[in-house]
Amino acid sequence: MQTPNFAPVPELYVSYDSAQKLKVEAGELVSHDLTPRQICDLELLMNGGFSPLKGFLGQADYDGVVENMRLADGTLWPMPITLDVSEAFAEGIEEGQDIALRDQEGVILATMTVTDKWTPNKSLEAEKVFGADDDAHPSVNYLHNQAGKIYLGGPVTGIQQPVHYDFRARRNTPNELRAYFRKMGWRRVVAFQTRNPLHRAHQELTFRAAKDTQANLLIHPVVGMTKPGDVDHFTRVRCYEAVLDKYPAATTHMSLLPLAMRMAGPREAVWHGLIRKNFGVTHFIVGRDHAGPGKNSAGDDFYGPYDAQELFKEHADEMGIEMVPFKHMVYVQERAQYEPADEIEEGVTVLNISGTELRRRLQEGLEIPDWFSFPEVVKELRKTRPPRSKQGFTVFFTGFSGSGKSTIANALMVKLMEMGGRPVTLLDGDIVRKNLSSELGFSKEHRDLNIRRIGYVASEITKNGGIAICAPIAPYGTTRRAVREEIEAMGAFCEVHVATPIEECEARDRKGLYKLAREGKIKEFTGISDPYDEPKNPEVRLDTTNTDVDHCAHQVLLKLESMGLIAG
Ligand code: PPS
Repeated sequence: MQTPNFAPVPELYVSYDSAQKLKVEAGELVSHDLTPRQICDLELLMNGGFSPLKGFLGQADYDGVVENMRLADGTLWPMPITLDVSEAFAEGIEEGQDIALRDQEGVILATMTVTDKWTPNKSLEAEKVFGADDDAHPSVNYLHNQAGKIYLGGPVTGIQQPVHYDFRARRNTPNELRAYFRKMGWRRVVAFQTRNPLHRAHQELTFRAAKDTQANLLIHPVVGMTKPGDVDHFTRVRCYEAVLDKYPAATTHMSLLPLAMRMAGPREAVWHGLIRKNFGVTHFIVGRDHAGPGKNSAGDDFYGPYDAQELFKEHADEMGIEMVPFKHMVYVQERAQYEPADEIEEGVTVLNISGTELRRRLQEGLEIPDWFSFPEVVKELRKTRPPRSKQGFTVFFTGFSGSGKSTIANALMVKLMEMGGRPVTLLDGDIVRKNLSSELGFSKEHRDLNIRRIGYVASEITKNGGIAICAPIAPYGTTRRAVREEIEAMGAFCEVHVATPIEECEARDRKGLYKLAREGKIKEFTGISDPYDEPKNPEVRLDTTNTDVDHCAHQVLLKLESMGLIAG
């Protein structure tokens, strides 16, 4: 049986006075601007959450962790905590050099003495740590497409914690939580890790886990970085606060963990256990498919459903934390209660709502029954995820100059304004170039920048529940795809290809530009002397050659209706 360890874990911070001095000295050092993920890692390095690590991994430790989950001295540690930087930055860094680590506003959080600099074998890291070199895994995708090419390692000296303005009272360092447990006399504490809102099934299983282990319960949700597409942590914390009232008073505590998850399944479960041990916890709940990344590019699961439980069990003694396996809980209608799915006899009515089904019901504003969740939780989720007909969206027109984009976009705007309900903004190519992009020309680089700006503004409008109608040429497929991804994170995206042929556009030549382009007086003119990538799968394709504007705008409206974005 695990016994609580109330002794403090070592932190990497220097004293307040030394920190003030170091901060001034560090101002002279070469500095690295930390990425959001690195800030999460640094916070847990500095406050002892990643103890026994003393800094970002050096090469020998990294090799050991990747190969067999152990640091060079044999200590169990399953996750490479690395400081990735660009080749350009690494070029100027010598081994033995001190560097300053700054947050995204430029505040110096720590210094690091660089002991190691190397080019990692990322494919090997992907295979060993995440189980496959497959970009469908969010952390493999991050490794290959976002992380810098070079790793720097070395001990960290902590100056100050990253600043958080949200839910301050709910954030605790490992030593603060240990002190809290001691003060409360909690000798056995079972922790529940989560990145999702809690519904009745979770409340039931955590309550049972605490009862069965005769322990107090720590709800320990991740608020650093979770899986792309998850419910944002602001909403989740409001949901957790509502659920806290459902536990017997003074048995349960909630604290927020600024961890950047890697979705590494089995290895992640062991990592989570080691972190919780540092936070003074004695028992840890591991469920089916713990920290699962979803499907791989062949459509299969990356890990088996119980791989995480098995790996955890294998190492539990060495970790000094006991695993509490939890079962898949379902609602038995006849008995009006949750029960483990594998303990239910045949013939009873079992009810369950999957995550996908829940999202669908939220999206379409459908009922979410009381047996599934708490009304307070559903209310919070509905606030964040209103039905599609109340969410923001973007209609993105693309096509040649003179194809009819602006005319249809204007007609669409008026029709949407006539319907009312949401603010509508038109970001027409010409208007944007007069305001937002007045200094830009028509080189590939400038066009990309122009479309990125339009995409950014449209994503903000979409996020805030408005309708953005964009009508630039947007000739490059990759840029359009990037804009789509940015906007789809906030709401719906409807691409409209105005496919009027170039001959027709040139024949119309409404602005006289085609003539000038043919004469070589305008360079890099789309369709004449510059490329246009045809959209492969636009939501709508229109040709204005023999069709009037009103009909074209109506086609778009019908599409928006079928996407559930406007009421029929
Ligand atoms: S882009 O490629 O999306 O950034 O272009 P956009 O911002 O939509 O601007 C297109 C309008 O600028 C005029 N114009 C040109 N178009 C294409 N190529 C060149 N070289 C060029 N020079 C000026 C043209 O009138 C476009 O207006 P629209 O509304 O498309 O007719």
